[in-house]
Amino acid sequence: MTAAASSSTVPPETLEQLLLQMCRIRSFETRAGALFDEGLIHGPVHSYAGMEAIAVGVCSSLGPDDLITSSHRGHGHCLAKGLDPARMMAEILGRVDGYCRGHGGSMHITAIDSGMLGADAIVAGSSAIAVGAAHGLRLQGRDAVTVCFFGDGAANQGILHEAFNLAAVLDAAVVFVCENNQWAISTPIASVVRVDDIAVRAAGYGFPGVPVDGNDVLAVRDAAGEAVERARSGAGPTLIEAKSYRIEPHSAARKTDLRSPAELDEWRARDPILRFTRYLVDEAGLAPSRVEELEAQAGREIDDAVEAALASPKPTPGDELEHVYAPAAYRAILMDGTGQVGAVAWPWTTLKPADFSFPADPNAFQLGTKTISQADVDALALGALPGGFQGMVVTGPDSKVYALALRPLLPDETE
Ligand SMILES: Cc1ncc(C[n+]2csc(CCOP(=O)(O)OP(=O)(O)O)c2C)c(N)n1
Ligand SMILES: [Mg+2]
Repeated sequence: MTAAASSSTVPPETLEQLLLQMCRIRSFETRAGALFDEGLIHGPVHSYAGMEAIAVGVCSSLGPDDLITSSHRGHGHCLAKGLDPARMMAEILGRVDGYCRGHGGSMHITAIDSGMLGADAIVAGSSAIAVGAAHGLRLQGRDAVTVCFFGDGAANQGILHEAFNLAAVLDAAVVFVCENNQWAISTPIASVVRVDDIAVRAAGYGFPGVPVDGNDVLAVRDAAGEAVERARSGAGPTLIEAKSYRIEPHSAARKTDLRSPAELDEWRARDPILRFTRYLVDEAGLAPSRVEELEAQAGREIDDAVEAALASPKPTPGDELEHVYAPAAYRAILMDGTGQVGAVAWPWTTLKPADFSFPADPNAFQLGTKTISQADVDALALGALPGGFQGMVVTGPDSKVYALALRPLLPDETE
């Protein structure tokens, strides 16, 4: 198949940018694989090589305020969204200049300022996050769109179906992008799905499902453009199923590959970068020398990124508890409807009903700067207390029902 017919409307600078972006991803993945083989990367690396047209086609339809969520195979999504390859590589190498100070690694690259809500090692895990983000944006009166990238294996996860349904009933501004690369580690998709197109599943939730050639960057861009427009206008989600292939093994650590050499050859011949360069030269009038220049530019940029990342220091031992969300200890606060409360330190595991003495202390009603009211206690019982608190309903040693809130210890509190 050649590139999408509507490409004649894409300006030449944009065509060049699409190629450059795909080449950056390919170079990045090649270098990341080599660094892994050299033993310099201690976490996993899942190559996006062969699937570049999906991330690039989709993200070229997004604006800077739009958001994405990603999967374990997320480098391509990050680069296509405009993240800095040097900071990404530093993160993967576990260096302090990485997006998460080297604490997260490849599967946890997060760059909120760039609209990248996070890669996610939990297959399908980011689908619910994407719907929540989209709904949050709507509540804030913003018209930004959230794109959720996930794999064909993720398409059979329960949470994805809950996310689909919730997105549908909320008319959430989400574009679900199923990257069907035909395999989930060693499971061929045809052995676990009884429909030809995963896209048809969207009909069961009441929104459009669009299968697209995921190795054709312009076809992906067209499909994404429509879906993003639909989401932005308030008409709700779309599922795009981009059919593609990973041309590398599942991960850098797992060199065994059950796929047949014939199948690999067939897909290598459909390599999205190869096809697009052919299209650019044969049909869009780009000089072959310009294609070479762009490929070389991408390679140089990634070489520079790797050099900068390798020059970044490793975190100091002891830093591992800095900048993490979960604190080492909590303050547990117990409330009942009449305003009695107990408050104790809770170093995670040791909370027992006997720890509470139920003092009638009015100050104990302060959670940080917030005064707790009966309405909050009621809300807490529903698990809905705002402001980073976690809550649950517990039964006290006196057999009465209490609301229990947990919050991180404040800096001036001792355990
Ligand atoms: C909930 C969950 N189950 C299992 C795994 C282990 N696992 C990691 S990647 C993967 C395959 C995912 O396949 P797919 O969604 O098709 O993505 P691909 O690797 O092909 O890009 C599995 C099963 C996991 N990380 N999370
Ligand atoms: Mg897959």
